[in-house]
Amino acid sequence: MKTYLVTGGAGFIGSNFVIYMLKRYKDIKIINLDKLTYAGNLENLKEVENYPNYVFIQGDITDREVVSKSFKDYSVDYVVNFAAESHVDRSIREPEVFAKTNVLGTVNLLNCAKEAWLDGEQWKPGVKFLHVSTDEVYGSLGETGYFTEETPLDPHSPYSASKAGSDLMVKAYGDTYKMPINITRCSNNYGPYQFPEKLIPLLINNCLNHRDLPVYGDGLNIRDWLYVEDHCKAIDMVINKGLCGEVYNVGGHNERTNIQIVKTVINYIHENVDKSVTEDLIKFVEDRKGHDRRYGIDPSKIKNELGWYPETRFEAGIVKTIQWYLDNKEWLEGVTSGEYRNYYEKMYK
Ligand code: NAD
Ligand code: TDX
Repeated sequence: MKTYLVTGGAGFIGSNFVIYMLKRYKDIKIINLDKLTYAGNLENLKEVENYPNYVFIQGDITDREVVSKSFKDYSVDYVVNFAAESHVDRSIREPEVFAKTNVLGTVNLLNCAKEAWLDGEQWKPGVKFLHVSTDEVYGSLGETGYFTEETPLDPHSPYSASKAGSDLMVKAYGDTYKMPINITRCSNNYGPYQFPEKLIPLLINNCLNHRDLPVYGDGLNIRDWLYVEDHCKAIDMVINKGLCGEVYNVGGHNERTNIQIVKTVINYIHENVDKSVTEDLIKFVEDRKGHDRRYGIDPSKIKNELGWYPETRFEAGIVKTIQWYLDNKEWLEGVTSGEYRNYYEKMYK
């Protein structure tokens, strides 16, 4: 039985990963360590919370005592590090917490893993530290070309700089101490449980509430969208089959301009939910500072070496996602009360 220490497993991708893994494998144990910031939500984990092979610990990855105790209490084989401050716009307003959680938190995790796993020169057999990163560390593309694993890091926002910093610390533990590590760099995810500060759930929530749909700049920035379950499948494959020390890019060649995304969401809601939701709701607003123009992942390495491929086409994934938010209005109402209102007010007014 392998034991996974999943950090940030109450956030969007982390909770999808915990559910995906517990449903897929009966012979694993998952310890979910999450601080429960505004982005963490135990409601996401309702369907697995009573599983005997699942444990939740509320704790901060920067807290040495908590992390070290988690390694002592459980015989951890794999760390999967999702825990992070993840929203670019927040990082532009408050960069410090991004440096603290994303860089120092990752270093603390690496230290505690090393303490638990390294005996003299010998690493505990079969262990691995998988760090979940992002294509944003590569910077921005022009009209052509893709990010490969060899693309130099060139982050622009405080968020992507902090992710690049954490990636390099993970690489350093691999290079210096020979810690068995992997880094995955994925493109934009969408799907259930995504916090409505991010583009797609923000659009859905605003359509349902007849609120303006804020589009930054000219709306022609491009993102490469991947359904969250396909990202979870990639992480599972990298843990179990990835060569130690390697970086794997994850993406499904699904590039869209932001305005295309906005129109897709409007059209679906107009046709299926509410005829009064139309393109009149679109509102072009001031551009994001340092807004990266285009992201596009070349996923050849993970496809050729590990046999990964995305299963959900965007046309199906976006319908499943919108439908999930329609079926889970209580969840949406829960996360958009309180802190979210203050955030929205400051950000968009
Ligand atoms: P999220 O913001 O939805 O969730 C982050 C989770 O981390 C939350 O549950 C939060 O409570 C927890 N957390 C924050 N600070 C913590 C701390 N100090 N200690 C412990 N837990 C803490 O983020 P997400 O979108 O699920 O992203 C997860 C990871 O995947 C991040 O590392 C992000 O950089 C990476 N990533 C995200 C995307 C995307 O499109 N969302 C794409 C590629 C990579
Ligand atoms: O209100 C908005 N209007 C708008 O035009 C918002 C919230 C976003 N946008 C634009 C900015 C981006 O070009 O939409 C695009 C997507 O924005 P986000 O959802 O904030 O995602 P992005 O900045 O691309 O970063 C995401 O993908 C990579 C995640 O938040 C990161 O955690 C991940 O690493």
